Amino acid sequence: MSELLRTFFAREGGARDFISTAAGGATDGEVCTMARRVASRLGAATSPGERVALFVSPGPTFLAAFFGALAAGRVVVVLSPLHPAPETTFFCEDAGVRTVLASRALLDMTAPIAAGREVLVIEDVCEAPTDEAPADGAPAELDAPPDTPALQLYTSGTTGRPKGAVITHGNLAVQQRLVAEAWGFTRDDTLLHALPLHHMHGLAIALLTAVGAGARVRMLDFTGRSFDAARVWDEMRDATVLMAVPSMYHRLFAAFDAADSGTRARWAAAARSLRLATSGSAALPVTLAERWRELTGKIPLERFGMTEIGVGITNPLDGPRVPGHVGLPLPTVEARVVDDEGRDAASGELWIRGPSVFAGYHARPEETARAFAADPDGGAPWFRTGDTVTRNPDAGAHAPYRILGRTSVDILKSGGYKLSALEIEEALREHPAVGEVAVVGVPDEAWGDRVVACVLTREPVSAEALREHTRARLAPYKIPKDFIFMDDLPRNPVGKVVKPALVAKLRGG
Ligand code: MCA
Ligand code: AMP
Repeated sequence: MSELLRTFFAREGGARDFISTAAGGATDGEVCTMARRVASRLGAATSPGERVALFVSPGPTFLAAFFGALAAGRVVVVLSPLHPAPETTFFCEDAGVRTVLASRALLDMTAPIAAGREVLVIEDVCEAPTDEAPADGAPAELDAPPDTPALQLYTSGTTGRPKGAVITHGNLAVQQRLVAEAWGFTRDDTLLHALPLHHMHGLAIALLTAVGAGARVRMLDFTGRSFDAARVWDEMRDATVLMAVPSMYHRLFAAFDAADSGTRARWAAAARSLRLATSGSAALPVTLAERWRELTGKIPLERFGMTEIGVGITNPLDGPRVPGHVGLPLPTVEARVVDDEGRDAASGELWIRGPSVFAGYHARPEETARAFAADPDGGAPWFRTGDTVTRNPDAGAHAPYRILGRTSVDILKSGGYKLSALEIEEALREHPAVGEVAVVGVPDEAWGDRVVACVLTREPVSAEALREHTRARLAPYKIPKDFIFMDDLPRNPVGKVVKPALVAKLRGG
């Protein structure tokens, strides 16, 4: 059995609460039994290595679908109801998905991908008897070497369409172990989980870390509705760990400031009772970090991660946490900071290697090759993160890393989601009234990057029409917040748009 599956099935037979949601919960034993039923059903319906899509709401059936698919030797592709039909269809086609596990409540949304695919209702699968499992109750293909693909997560890059990052059993297991050790996770923890599950942060860094440590998970599902900050404050009571993106801390403080003094006192006490609050996926503004310190005595534990590597660098659980810095690499994670020529430098691009680095992008050998750099000493290749970082050269090996931003102006981070300006531009260019368009991120405390589309039109068109056009093609979080109509864009002598100059112009008003 792979380490990842072993840590999950170690909970088999247990009667303790594992996961709870507003709609109900399940014990360790119940989740494992459901996972075996999923494995058994998929074992019969699909073949090893096949990509199986999960269109499953957060909760016990999500865990059952995820681990059941892995136990059957299948590779999970997580879909989200946030994506419109063209995106969901693209993910399924790109991954070659033939089978979809869907929550009954989301069945309507599977219509665009149902043609030519089998859609299994997860609630039905979880209730069916496990008659195809071998006599010892173990699904036939639990044995998965570490390099077996487990998960294919779609992530935006410097090319127009998102790429499927292939993440292995070994990648997830090592992450689960290292993050749990670094952050002191035990089975006595209760993770307050409010993150989306179609990305690495919510799925692996939060959920799988808790699963591996034998901890409990209290899951809040805000998919399709706004993040309910008051609810999160309320649910901190008797939870021990909160993991969030900076925009969530922003929302938490907006709700806090609007609350009456009694509520504020209750919420402050709940925050203080957490043993750990983490922040990641984007830079945590120092103002928000300091507000959390005023309330709890400590700034959130900020760490750096990526879909392709999980958590790479983290501040310490107990040692000093430096605002604006992300700490040091986890054990087994090797990091280098390099200049444009690939030479070691105090500031430059961050390169990472180690057992948590993903296997490559699905069916994209050239992009995979571009993502890695050869090692000058003939060692294992390095993953180029595309992030610019710096360290104090006088502070020695213990100098914490500081993330300065992306090396590409076309990669944006809004509310913790990584967005490709090129993908948004491509979608906008499909509108007949759009002549030229440049999508940029304008720094913003609430979102990180506020996505702005600067448009040169061929014919009159309203911002609302362009918003609706984009909404039909892309997830709501990719839709530009502002559409600005311009006569021209700042260009260099050969006519190429200079996006930093455009951002400067927008910031200037
Ligand atoms: C929602 N909207 C957004 C975003 N989220 N717009 C830009 N950026 C966003 N992130 C849109 C909504 O569709 C809506 O548009 C309008 O903004 C207002 O939405 P609202 O209801 O206020 O937002 P929300 O639904 O409450 O969401 C805010 C959120 C959410 C909770 C911060 O964005 C979120 O869950 N972010 C987490 C992303 C994440 O997990 N990233 C991890 C990537 P309209 O009104 O037009 O419909 S993994 C990663 O980065 C690595 C591994 C790492 O290090 O962790
Ligand atoms: P994703 O592809 O969605 O996994 O996003 C990964 C990217 O999020 C990284 O390459 C960084 O640009 C950004 N990121 C993650 N954590 C942090 C952090 N603590 N500070 C700044 N940026 C971060």
